[in-house]
Amino acid sequence: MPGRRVTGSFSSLFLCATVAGFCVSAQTRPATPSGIASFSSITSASPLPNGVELHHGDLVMQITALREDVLRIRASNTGALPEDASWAVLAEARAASVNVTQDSDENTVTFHTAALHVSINRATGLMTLTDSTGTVLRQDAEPMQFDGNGFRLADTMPADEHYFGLGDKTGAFDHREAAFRLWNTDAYGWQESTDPLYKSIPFYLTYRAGVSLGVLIDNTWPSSFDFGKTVGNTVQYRAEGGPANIYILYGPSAKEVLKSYAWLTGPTPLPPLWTLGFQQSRYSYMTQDRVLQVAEQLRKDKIPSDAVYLDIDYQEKNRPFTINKDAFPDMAAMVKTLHAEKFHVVAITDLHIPFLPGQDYPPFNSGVAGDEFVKNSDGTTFVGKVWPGPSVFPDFTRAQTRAWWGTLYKNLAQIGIDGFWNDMNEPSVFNDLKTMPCSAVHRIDEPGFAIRTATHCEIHNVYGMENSRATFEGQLALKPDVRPFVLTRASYAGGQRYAATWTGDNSATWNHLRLTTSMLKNLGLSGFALAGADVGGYAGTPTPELLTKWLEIAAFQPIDRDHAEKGTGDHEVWANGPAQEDIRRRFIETRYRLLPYLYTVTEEDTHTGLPLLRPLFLEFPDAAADRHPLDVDLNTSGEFMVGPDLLVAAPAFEDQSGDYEATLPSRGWYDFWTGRQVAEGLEKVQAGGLQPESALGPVLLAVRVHRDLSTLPVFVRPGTILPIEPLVQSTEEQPSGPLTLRVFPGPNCGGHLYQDDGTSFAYKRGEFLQMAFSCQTSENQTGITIHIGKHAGSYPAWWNEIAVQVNGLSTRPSSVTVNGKPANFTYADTSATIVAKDSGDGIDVVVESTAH
Ligand code: MIG
Repeated sequence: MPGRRVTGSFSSLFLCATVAGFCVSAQTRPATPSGIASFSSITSASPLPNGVELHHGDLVMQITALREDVLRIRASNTGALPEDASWAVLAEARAASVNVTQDSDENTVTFHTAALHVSINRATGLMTLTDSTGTVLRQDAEPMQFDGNGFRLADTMPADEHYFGLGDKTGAFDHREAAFRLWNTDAYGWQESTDPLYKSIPFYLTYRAGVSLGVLIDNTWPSSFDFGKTVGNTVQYRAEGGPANIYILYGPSAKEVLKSYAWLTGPTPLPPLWTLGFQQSRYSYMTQDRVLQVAEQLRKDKIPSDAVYLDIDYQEKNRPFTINKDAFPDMAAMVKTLHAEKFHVVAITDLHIPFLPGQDYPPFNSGVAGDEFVKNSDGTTFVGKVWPGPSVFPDFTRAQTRAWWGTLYKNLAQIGIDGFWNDMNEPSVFNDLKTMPCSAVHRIDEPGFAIRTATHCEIHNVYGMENSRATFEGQLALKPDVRPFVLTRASYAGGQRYAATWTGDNSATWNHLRLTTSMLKNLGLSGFALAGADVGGYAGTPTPELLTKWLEIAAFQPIDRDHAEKGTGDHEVWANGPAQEDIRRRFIETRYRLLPYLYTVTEEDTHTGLPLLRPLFLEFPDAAADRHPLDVDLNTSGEFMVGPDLLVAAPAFEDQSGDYEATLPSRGWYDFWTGRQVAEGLEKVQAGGLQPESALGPVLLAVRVHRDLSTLPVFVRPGTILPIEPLVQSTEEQPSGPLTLRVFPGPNCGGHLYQDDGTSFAYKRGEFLQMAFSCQTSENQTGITIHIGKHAGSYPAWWNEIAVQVNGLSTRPSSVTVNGKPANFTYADTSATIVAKDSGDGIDVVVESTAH
């Protein structure tokens, strides 16, 4: 299709020099005016049905409304708008449009939607975004500026605004006063100040006094965000090339922003249930026998677990898609045994393909035959050294190459490997740059894009995402009715559509355990709900106490995978002896009992974009009197929400000793472990500008927690109905016994349950089971009515009975009825339990107490 081909004109002519590992493109693009030009004034403006078009000399900008609450800004210095194509933003979202009302006058170009007002000062070019009541949401500090191929933005920073997101960035949870680069990097042994890391997610969420905006700058080039670090009170963004393509998502709540972000970039697909189980990994279990031994030990020691991982040493000379027959003489038999033991197997498949011309290595030969590899600017194939030695790199920006990559999984999929791990896909290369040079040439051949070549500089940050996409889509092609599981290290905005992720090569230190919480919060606010950190720390050997505490906390995090570097001491749950193991087991068992809840929240995320692991401010934006996000307070920084109802109150510093104060966002919380309501005597209103106890509205509570290696404070929001299942050793095991609903009375009391077969797409054909629960406390506080909804969907329940456990009853109930008939119950320690048959038609349980 010669008409569509623009090879050799735009990006392919960029030359890239590298400064300190960062790719800098030299200006060689004739169509681009060199030098600096900014929208320092608006020379002409025209209304569009859905927005406005602005000009300043050769500069053009369109601001359009995709929805009442979502704006898009596209601009360029070439006189024409950039190509309307994206790796991140769904075509349907980009095509969305609503009509706006024009309000321009001689001083401003202005329009509004139902939710947003956009106004650009004609004399200065500065844009102001306000809500429908006139509250300023975002304001240019300087107009958009083009400098050669790149562009920059500068926004004002209100003093009380906070900044989250940007993927796997480390450091403080709030990005205020920090600066970051986006350049996917294999950052082995990264530390608190290391930047950039593995992923580039150019999306941030602002939060200020209860109001959030989301900003996605859909630009794949090397770029940087500076939240007031260099220039006070200014958010600066700079991209070294590529299009200015910006999306602004208005909340006002942070939850609404996340929902819109999922609308824009696609939600996380429903993962297989087993990926929420405990996963055991190491670099590497060197032999088939060792893998089986580890699995056997997990079962023998009754550590509930669902997956074992094969790291690179299962391969012949680190060659992807091979098996070392000496170490793994019968992989198929091994997988069969593991499946029989109710394990799933995840195998690593790095993207580098060893350069092995003339040998019987199909991935190389078929790749050459299909011309699948990234090239040098002179047309030869780029070769770089990685684990297998000199290697070539699939050009994942071509649909054809992705489809070819998917076929490489045929044998591994056939022998039953259940999930795949895409590592090294920044891409990591063992050279001075740690990656490909920018002079490497990719070919974009992709529905929605013009066919063209692109430098590595442009593609680098999306390369890993497209690798994980090829793997994901490859699994779908091989097994169309099995939900794929892919774990990727590098990614870009929208990468949640294809893969779960982890935080790379962390370290076995207390500080890394601490950093995990804010990194997973920020990943969740960047679309990556399915994220974890190597439990125990990758580099180094954890002390027994560190490994224990890490396993405790990770039991409440989305991906719970124990992993360790080669040469480190044992990290498995049994390392350090039975006393530690008993503690660790208890927490993993808790995770398994909570699976109905964890899975339900994970399923909700596929509709809402709300991650399983959440910052407190997402659920309780108004908890502080000044409405600042609670999570930025030092003494709250170790806490996180698991879904809407559970709060894990880890301290900021787990390695300190002595009691500490945990913060609860309101009154009436329950201790998850005992079911008891947090005793008023232990509570005190937190000092320091917070509302006094008597005031209306929310009150923060500080709870004194006794620090102990064997315990982790977890609290339940008043008003929760938490579904719990009997303990299983694997998600493949059918639970036996009743479903338990733990009722924690309080305002807006309710809960949900979502179940399905856990592995297939049958749920899309109606084979799911959904239930809603609610509870009401009578006005005189003596009765509680619990309503258990009907079964919706055709997936059968594994239970016949439901055990309703009502917590917070200070006295023994005087009577209990189930569907109007008197029923038996047990009572102990402020909770009553009623077991009721569940026919699927709904159950009403009424608990009466003379006083409670
Ligand atoms: O250069 O496959 O982050 O999880 O165990 C090391 C071996 C390559 C880095 C990954 C790590 C994995 C390791 N890999």
